[in-house]
Amino acid sequence: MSAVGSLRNRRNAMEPLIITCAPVGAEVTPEQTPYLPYTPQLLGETARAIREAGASIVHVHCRNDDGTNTHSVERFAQAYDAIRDASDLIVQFSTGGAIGMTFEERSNVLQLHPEMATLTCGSVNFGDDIFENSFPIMRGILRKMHEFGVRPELEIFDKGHLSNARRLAREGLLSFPQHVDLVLGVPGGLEATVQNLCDLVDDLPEGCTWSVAGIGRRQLPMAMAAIAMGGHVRVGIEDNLYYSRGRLARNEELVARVVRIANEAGRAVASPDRARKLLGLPIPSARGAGV
Ligand code: KMH
Ligand code: ZN
Repeated sequence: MSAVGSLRNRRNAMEPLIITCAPVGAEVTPEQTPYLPYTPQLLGETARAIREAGASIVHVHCRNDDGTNTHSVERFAQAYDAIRDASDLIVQFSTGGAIGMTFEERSNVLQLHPEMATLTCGSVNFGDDIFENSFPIMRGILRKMHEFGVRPELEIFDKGHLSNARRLAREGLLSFPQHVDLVLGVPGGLEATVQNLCDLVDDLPEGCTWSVAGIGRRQLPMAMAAIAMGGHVRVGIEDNLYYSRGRLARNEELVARVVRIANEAGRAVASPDRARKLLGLPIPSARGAGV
């Protein structure tokens, strides 16, 4: 890692910590854990709990009542309302959805004008599956983000995804700096090591803010590294089922643990409005307004 790159991306080391919670995802089932908030009502209750614990962004996937995946606009609208009734969290929709969803399914929810949504910056092996994000898919999602005024968070599962993001910028579909989430430890993607994290951070375009989402038992060490490096943190049941060996996690517990570690490290934790300022998002004037 070059010293210049290291300084460039860590110069705001003591910015307040933005904690994103990804409470549901698309892979964990209600049979695996009783703590999966897979209905709009449960998502609203979880939004309140993770906000109280210290989160400022909630990353949203939706399920049907039987726990199966859906990216229906109606279900996302219900979830969006429930979250905003319960909290002032920044609401970030997934456009990754679940393996096998079409481009239309994944991107139609952008018409609800969430403040943020994810853009995965390339295809990647995902266990035995392939999470497909071809350039036509990425361009299509970005065009809809422009149309509906939605801020992307760039999801980076592998080093080449940063090259893909730079190509999208050269094509004029993206401008830097952006907020980037480094997703490390997906079977098929880049492993969740501190060395890999440093390499990616070193390669970020100037001025980008970044968070790390470590998968499984790598969630905690990656969060600790990001706190020390001046990055931000994503936790939640989407990425990690367990609080500790054999003990299933509640989303708010995962957030609260990161807050305690940040406090010990002398790092303040950002409120949602402070996070909006750090990310350059407008501050909503009327809380609880409909879509
Ligand atoms: N469920 C994964 C296939 C995202 O939300 O943007 C994709 C995913 C990424 O979760
Ligand atoms: Zn997701």
